[in-house]
Amino acid sequence: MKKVLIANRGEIALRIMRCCRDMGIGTVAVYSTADRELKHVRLADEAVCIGPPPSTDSYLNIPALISAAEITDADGIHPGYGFLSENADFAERVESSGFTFIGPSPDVIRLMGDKVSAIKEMRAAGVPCVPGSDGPLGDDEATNLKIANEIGYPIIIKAAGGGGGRGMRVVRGDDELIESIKLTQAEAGAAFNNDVVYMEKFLEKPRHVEFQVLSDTHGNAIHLGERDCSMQRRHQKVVEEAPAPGITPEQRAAMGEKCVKACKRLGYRGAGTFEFLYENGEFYFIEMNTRVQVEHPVTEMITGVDIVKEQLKIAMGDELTYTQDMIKISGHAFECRINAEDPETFMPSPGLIEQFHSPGGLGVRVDTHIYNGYRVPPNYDSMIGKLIAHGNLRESAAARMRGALSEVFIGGINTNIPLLASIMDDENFAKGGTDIHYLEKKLGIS
Ligand code: MV4
Repeated sequence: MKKVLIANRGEIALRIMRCCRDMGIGTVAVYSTADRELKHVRLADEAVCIGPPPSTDSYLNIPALISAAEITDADGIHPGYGFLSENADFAERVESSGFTFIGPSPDVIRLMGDKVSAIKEMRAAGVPCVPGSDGPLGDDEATNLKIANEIGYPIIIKAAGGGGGRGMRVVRGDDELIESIKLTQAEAGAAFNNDVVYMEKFLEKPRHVEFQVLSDTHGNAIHLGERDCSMQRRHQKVVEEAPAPGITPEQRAAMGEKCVKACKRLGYRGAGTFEFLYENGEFYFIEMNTRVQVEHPVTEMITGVDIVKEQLKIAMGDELTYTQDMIKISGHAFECRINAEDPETFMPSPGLIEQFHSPGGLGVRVDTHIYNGYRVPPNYDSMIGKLIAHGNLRESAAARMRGALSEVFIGGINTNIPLLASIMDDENFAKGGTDIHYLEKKLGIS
């Protein structure tokens, strides 16, 4: 692979561009007319405008992306996260046009994109899942009532086409069940063009713990341990960390090995994440992500593995750089996501960045595309960067993050930096192991 087209924008496009540069691979940036000033567009070897600001006309425009790859004679296409990264049809079009999709095969993306088939695969691979319907719900009401009572209330109804918090409904008794199934089916049909729903036991106070894997085309697969992403608001992660507090090396090795087995069974290719709910010392698989994730840097900081580099190597047909015994967890890392938003209302706050003072120092990493004079466009996600801090211990990593948050200054727009600072100062967060509802409760939402 000599040239890679980066089918994304912002910090992840810059992250991928830097990695290609390190590896001596040429880069093609694609950008919408709102994104002419993006940092990676200036730094890439070539840049192609792919359309007007709305994502549907640019970063989600498959023919425009394929054309850009053709005219620049790119070999590979890296989808980043979001946008088309988990779109099996896009991966298929990339491959049928003769390019290398930097990610899993279209079939595996499709299999994992359907949560019912993903859970079925995981059960077969020996990955522990949430007790549930083990398949789609039919329309026989008596059968559905029976399934719910066997699982035991509360239960949650989820859309097979959903994920990431979309298309779900909690049910606490027989009286609400039938109506809730119908409502979730109707919403799912409208939102995902797929009205298949399934049922799981609803876990009341879990943590979100996810395992990072890498799997090559030679039958090698490894895990890089886990991350805790429980600090979230409305299904948007705010602070992540690795390793997850309280997870023992034995638990890590056992769950990691199960994820590795599942990768081998799937013939998985690339980087991936197994998402679990963790409650009372047990892991329950919920979904698999078939892309590089926003929070991948915390894993890089504690393992030293360049996850994007491994993605590129795997796509080129190389073997993984590492075997499992070479992976050692070293210290602790936090990531804070910086969003251009009102710190009180959480409304987006795009506009001109009049001043940007970056933090730095040993163990501090800043993944951002912003610079003095950059204008944050109103058309895309409000995340404008990530602060990552590493330390030998959880507390020293947290101290470094607090220092980085006190150093960083972004003038001209509003950001969530005050919220991030208050989380890093929170006494319960300091103890480690707060659940997925903690932040919303702290903010007084639920
Ligand atoms: C659950 C759950 C409790 N029990 N499943 C939300 C996002 C999607 N990935 C799955 N989600 C959940 N599934 C069972 N059986 C609670 C959630 C959930 C959640 C999960 C991870 C991170 C944040 C969350 C916030 C609310 C609900």
